[in-house]
Amino acid sequence: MINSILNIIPRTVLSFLIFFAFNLESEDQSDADSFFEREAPVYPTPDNLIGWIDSRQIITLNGEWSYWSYIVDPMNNGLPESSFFGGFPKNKTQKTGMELIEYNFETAAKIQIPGAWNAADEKLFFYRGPVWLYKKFKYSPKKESLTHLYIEGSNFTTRIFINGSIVGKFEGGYVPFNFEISKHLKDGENILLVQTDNTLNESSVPTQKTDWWPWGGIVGDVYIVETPKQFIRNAYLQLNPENFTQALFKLEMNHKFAGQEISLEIPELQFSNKFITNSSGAITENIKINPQLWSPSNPKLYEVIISSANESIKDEIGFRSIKTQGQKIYLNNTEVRFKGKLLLTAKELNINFVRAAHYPYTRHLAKIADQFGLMLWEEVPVYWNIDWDNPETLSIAKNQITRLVQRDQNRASVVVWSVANETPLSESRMKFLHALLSEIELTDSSRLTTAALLSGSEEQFRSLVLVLALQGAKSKWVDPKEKAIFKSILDQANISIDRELNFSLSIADPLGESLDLISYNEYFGWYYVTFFTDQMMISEGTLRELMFEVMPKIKISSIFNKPIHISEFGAGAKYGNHTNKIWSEEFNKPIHISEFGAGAKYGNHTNKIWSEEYQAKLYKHQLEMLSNNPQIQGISPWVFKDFRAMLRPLPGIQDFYNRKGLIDENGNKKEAFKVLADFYENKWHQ
Ligand code: GCB
Repeated sequence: MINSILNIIPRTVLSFLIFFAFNLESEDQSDADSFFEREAPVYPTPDNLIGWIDSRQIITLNGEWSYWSYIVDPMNNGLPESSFFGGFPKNKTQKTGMELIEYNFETAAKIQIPGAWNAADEKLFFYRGPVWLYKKFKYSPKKESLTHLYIEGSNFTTRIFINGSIVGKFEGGYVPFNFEISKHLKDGENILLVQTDNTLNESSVPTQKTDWWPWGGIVGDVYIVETPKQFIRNAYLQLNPENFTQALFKLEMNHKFAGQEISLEIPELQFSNKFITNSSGAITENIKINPQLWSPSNPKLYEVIISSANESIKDEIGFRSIKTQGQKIYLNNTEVRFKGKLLLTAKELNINFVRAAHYPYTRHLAKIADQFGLMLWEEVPVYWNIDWDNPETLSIAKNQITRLVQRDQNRASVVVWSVANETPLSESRMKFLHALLSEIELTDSSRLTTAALLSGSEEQFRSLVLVLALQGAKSKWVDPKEKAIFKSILDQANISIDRELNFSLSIADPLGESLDLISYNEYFGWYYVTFFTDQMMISEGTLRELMFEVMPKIKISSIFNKPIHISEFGAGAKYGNHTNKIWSEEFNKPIHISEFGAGAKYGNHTNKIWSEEYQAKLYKHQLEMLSNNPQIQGISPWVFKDFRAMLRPLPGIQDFYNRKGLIDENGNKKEAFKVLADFYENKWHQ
């Protein structure tokens, strides 16, 4: 009854009636709430990931400036649940000049996709909030196919609407997702509207605070993908690390389509075989092949073709094994060290390895690394302090790691999956990270797992203070006042000045038990002294100089009998900033000429921080220290290139860039570049 009355009342009148009714009862707060905030509709979650995307039937919706437009919506007013008038997805347009519509995507500013909007529009540089992206495209749905929307990365919460109806929502940036959209499409012009919101909160992954720019928008390819109704969702083909004439082949249909005949071919290896899907619509088989192995010196790839009765997908796959044994890493059973950094210019560094931190990059990176012969570490943004106890946070992170693994599972270049970076110890963190490791195990157990750990107890760092004090008390150039302080620190600790004391750090994070590679970020020579200067009442300059002196003897080991990878070390330097000036003058302190005349050394050999020289010096000392530690089998200095970071405001030096790059944002090489390149070529040449 009510329904039929509603049907005959025109909508505008109805709204008016509701509005009127609201006014009559406006003292009732709950009515007021429901008036301003509608219940959010249900947003479906994405389907399982479609793999082998580059060989699918795709129509790209990537677009130049003329194709996509955007509207910034800082108050989040365009969502159907927050608007009086149905929100932006209605995409109302002016017809007679009398319609009240307060947005217009056709005349809105244009944007290139993929592309972060904070990079495209200066006004949005620091913006964190919702932005709507609009794309009109022509399409003719095909009865015999399914149509999917595939987005390779969108930060961080994405809601999708097609022709005014809700397609779904995906939370967590950087990784690919797809929705089947057949039922939303019509013949002719279609409208895709994507709301991207790069707001982060304490329960998101990453959390609010990151040392990288929280770029918002669609940051990966956007494709319309057509598949048969019964299609191969994804397939896995990886060499057996224990037997190089065997590979594991796994395949998954989009549904439990049993009895499907699937053929697998590797023409160059004269391999061709047929398999039948089981009752879950899947295949798991070991196949016999005898490939040339992929390695940085021979990045050999083979064309692999998988066909069913109604489709064929293909990819270029390299076959190699990666494993650890004791404290060593083996690629194809040959001992290898990870010499890390970033592609082209980075190849000039004589690298063989890249840590793609701290979040998944585009799939094109791994494809290029496959061809170039570079090993890759891929990572999810479980960074610093995550909301470990929150099941929704865990589900975002699981989704990220699973989708990353499913996307790049056939890339020979990917040898390491990393589940976290610098996460403080706690029981709930252990549970969370174990859940992510299990998630990897479900899909791929052929690669190394790791996490960049935090370690070093307070007690260990107290012993670093003693090592520095001892060095300070012995060093001739140290000013007598500071020397007296060092001596009193040693007295208190009952340490005589002629003792030999070296600092040793043992990585004992219990997560190490479950990882293949013990990764560790350390900042000797950069951050650490800053922690001690107030506490010791010693100037930072003196402590930095002493740190350089003790650094080569620092011991880094782990209680786990596994290889260590130093996943970060580094120092900030502004390209072109050369400071050979007398450091003590800069600090407005008289140069102290000690009895041995070592004051000259004190002045001349110390370079100010942020200079290229300081960074280069730090690299020299670090590399000496690291190569003195036999358990260390890999390094990836932080970082290849200066990058945008909101945490780095220092004017004239940082200007919102993290300056630890070996090259600046324009590709200029700093002095430390050569130091690392020489080290890789001459000291770590194997
Ligand atoms: C770290 C973080 C990295 C930062 C780096 C730095 O430990 O893992 O994200 O950018 O230090 O520059 O401080």
